[in-house]
Amino acid sequence: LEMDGYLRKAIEENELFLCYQPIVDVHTGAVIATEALVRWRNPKLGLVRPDEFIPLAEETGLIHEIGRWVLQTACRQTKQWQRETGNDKLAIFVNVSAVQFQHERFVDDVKQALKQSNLLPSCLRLELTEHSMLRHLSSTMRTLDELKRLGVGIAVDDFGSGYSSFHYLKQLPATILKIDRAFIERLHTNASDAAIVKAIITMGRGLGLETIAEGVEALEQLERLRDLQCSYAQGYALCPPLVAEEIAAYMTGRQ
Ligand code: G
Ligand code: G
Ligand code: G
Ligand code: MN
Ligand code: NA
Repeated sequence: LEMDGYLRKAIEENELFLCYQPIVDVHTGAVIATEALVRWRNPKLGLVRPDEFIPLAEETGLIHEIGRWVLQTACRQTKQWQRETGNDKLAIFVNVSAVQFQHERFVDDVKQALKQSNLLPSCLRLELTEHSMLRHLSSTMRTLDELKRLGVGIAVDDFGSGYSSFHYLKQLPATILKIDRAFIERLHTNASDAAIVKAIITMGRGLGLETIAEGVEALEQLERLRDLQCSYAQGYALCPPLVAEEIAAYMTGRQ
């Protein structure tokens, strides 16, 4: 079989699983959310990275079924953590690809995942890159508006890495900016990167958007983010992506 043949069977064979990476309040250290990151382990192919199989899933149309599975699994898991920890505000960030987002059934898939899991819409945040939001702008805006009306959060993933102008940012019904890790990498050593991160945080506050720093690998970066009044951070310095059982232990360890 070719890789797409294996991918076709991945869901029914239970080969997909999710890792979750905590998103932490920079000031208190509390876990406010996790980001779901899909993984595929196949007996013949081994562990295949999403960078490899998501593009294939988009080409073959399998992304819709995979995306539906990710949404359902992530929402259900988050509801379970809410019950276990008593934190009913714990949120889940789910990555959505442009192809998946364009599908006419996408909003119904979101509604169904929320209904099945009994998770509040305000606890679900969908991540799209600037690039995927700006593709087919008018239909994207309609879908984003519909999701926003439902109460679902919209995060711009890898913010700062694309080509979108402030003109578009102003129009997008986004609620969260995730600052691309390229700017965080040298935040503590490079004055230009620090200035850009500071500007994004200030602009976010002015627009009423939450900001999350991605790819925080060093404690010095975390300290700079505190100085800059960034609210939330994510990265190896805090916690790597982990399987659900490990996340439960991480969260209880922090309470
Ligand atoms: O976690 P990792 O470095 O392996 O993720 C690699 C890329 O795959 C990232 O760009 C991430 O956004 C993407 N990705 C991870 N999980 C999902 C998912 O469930 N759906 C989509 N569309 N992309 C995902
Ligand atoms: O495109 P997106 O931002 O969704 O991708 C998230 C990717 O970043 C995942 O593959 C995740 O494993 C990875 N990641 C998470 N924390 C860090 C980090 O601190 N440093 C780096 N380099 N990658 C990270
Ligand atoms: O080394 P340190 O204690 O700062 O790392 C914090 C956590 O992040 C540890 O669990 C470590 O294993 C993890 N981590 C560090 N670098 C990486 C990496 O490149 N990939 C992943 N997945 N985890 C990492
Ligand atoms: Mn992401
Ligand atoms: Na990102």
